[in-house]
Amino acid sequence: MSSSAHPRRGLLLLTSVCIAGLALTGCAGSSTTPAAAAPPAPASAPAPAGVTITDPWVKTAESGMTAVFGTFTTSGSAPVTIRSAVTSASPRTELHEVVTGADGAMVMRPRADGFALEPGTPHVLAPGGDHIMIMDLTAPIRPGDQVEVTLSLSDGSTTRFTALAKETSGGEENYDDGAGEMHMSEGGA
Ligand SMILES: [Cu+2]
Repeated sequence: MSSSAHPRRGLLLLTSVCIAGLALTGCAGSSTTPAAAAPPAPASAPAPAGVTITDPWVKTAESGMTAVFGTFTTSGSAPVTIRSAVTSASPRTELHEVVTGADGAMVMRPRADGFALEPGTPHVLAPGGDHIMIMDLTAPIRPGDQVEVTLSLSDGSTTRFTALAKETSGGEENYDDGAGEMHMSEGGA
């Protein structure tokens, strides 16, 4: 909340708040607000631009958190922004980006302004980069499982898709190192 002169410190603070939220299943921003899941239905909006999703997948996980990836392209002629996401795997889903901290470590954090999609430019969500973060999994996600994802777009429309669960080889990224820190260790790329 307070503006910090140290960006990295701000990051750490932010992630530790997140972790506390995970542990207690109820941090400041946590969701007992039922309204979030019900996007407004545009009755007579012009044909929604919509978003085309190519090869959507979700990383398998036994518990805790995981993420949805894929290639997202607006099918309209104007830019559109993915504002939020809701999934069938948990009541708590966030849009995350990955940034490099002062110490060179990769840290993920919520992206408040969402994912902006420019016509003709696919926006790739991939391990080590932007992703749709699913927190507080309500059940394990195993290979072949399907997770329903609904995106709320800046034009008021929603786009729904199904992400197929895939296992990825270890070492690509770490969302939770189990020591109270959320940072990512990059294997390659
Ligand atoms: Cu994340």
